[in-house]
Amino acid sequence: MEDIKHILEQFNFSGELADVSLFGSGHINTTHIATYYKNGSKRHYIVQKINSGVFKDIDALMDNVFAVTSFLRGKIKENGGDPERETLHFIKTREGSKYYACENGDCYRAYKFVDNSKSYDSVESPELFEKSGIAFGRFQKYLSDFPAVTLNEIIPDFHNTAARFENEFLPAVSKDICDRVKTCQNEVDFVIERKSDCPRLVNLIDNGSLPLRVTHNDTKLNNVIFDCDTDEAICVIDLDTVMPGLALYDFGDSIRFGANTCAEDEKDTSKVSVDLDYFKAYARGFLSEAGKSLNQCEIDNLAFSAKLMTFECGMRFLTDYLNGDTYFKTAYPEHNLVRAKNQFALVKDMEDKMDEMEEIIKNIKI
Ligand code: ADP
Ligand code: GN1
Ligand code: MG
Repeated sequence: MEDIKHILEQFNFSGELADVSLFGSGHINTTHIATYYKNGSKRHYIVQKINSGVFKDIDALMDNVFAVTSFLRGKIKENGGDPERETLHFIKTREGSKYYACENGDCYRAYKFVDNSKSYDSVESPELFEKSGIAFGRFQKYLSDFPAVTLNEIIPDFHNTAARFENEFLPAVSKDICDRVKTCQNEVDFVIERKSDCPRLVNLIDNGSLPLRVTHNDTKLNNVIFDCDTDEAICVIDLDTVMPGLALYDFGDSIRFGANTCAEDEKDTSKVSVDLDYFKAYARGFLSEAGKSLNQCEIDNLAFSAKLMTFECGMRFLTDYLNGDTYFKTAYPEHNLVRAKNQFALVKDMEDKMDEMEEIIKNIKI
């Protein structure tokens, strides 16, 4: 508590500190919620330690998120929305910086907690999932005329599945620094058998069929917050990976997380499957906002992108397991392996249902 209190003092919050505690279930940053009292009313702020192992250039990252949120505020206003609730509102430090760097190198940033909001780690209905699709589709639509060249590429090749396979997965297998390959040979084989899937989208970028757009790149359900009373999606959060990318990355990653019939770290893989009602609901929501701007090649690859993003994420979990769990937060030693097995079970189910998934997309009127 003392350490975090010292951090909180660096920011321009108003009121008296009443409480601070850990919050949320992200795998990357360490998130706190701080409550302040002012004139008898409560204000909540989110204070995050930014993961400097994952994000190497925090100045570049914070420049991106400030630029994107200020652009979004303009768009939200133009469209009659409430910018205070519908995009993140960062609080600068008392010295006017976008984040606070401690002497030990840790970096913290702060923003307003969106009042009366919550996030979901799993969806409870196709309707709710459809709303998250609308939110991410609209996010992409609003950023369609953001000057992409001004954005820093925060993690190069973030969704380049072929590069992840060649430059991260294969070296992790051959180095095997933790002597873990023997515990996951089936999963290693599963990845290698699907090597030919890896370059499909990047090849379509290279031959000009798929356009780069400004995308979110981490469209997990818990990166949207919902109104506690109405369950409407209010705001897209976790903007660290907003960069030029593919609409397909955003679509596919949402399906990976939200259309799974269980959590991404459920150990019993017999519970894992892709729920086609959820798939359909998300596709309807996403396409209702972003659909008109997509070209035919993007539409034709929506179902495949769900499989590829699930495969890529499983491969990243497996790579991290082989490397000794240095990237994703884990709660127990085999956590990343459990996640990888879960994602691969989902890939398998999507392979079995690919024709139905394609058919669902074809039947949505754009
Ligand atoms: P990570 O990169 O670790 O996933 P996030 O930025 O997604 O970090 O934050 C973690 C969690 O904190 C979110 O899933 C959400 O539940 C909560 N959260 C973050 N920002 C806000 C906010 N402005 N208002 C309400 N809840 C928030
Ligand atoms: C991480 O930060 P969070 O928990 O929303 C990861 C995503 C993965 C996801 C898997 C910057 O997302 O790419 O898909 O975990 N974010 C980063 O759950 O690597
Ligand atoms: Mg998050």
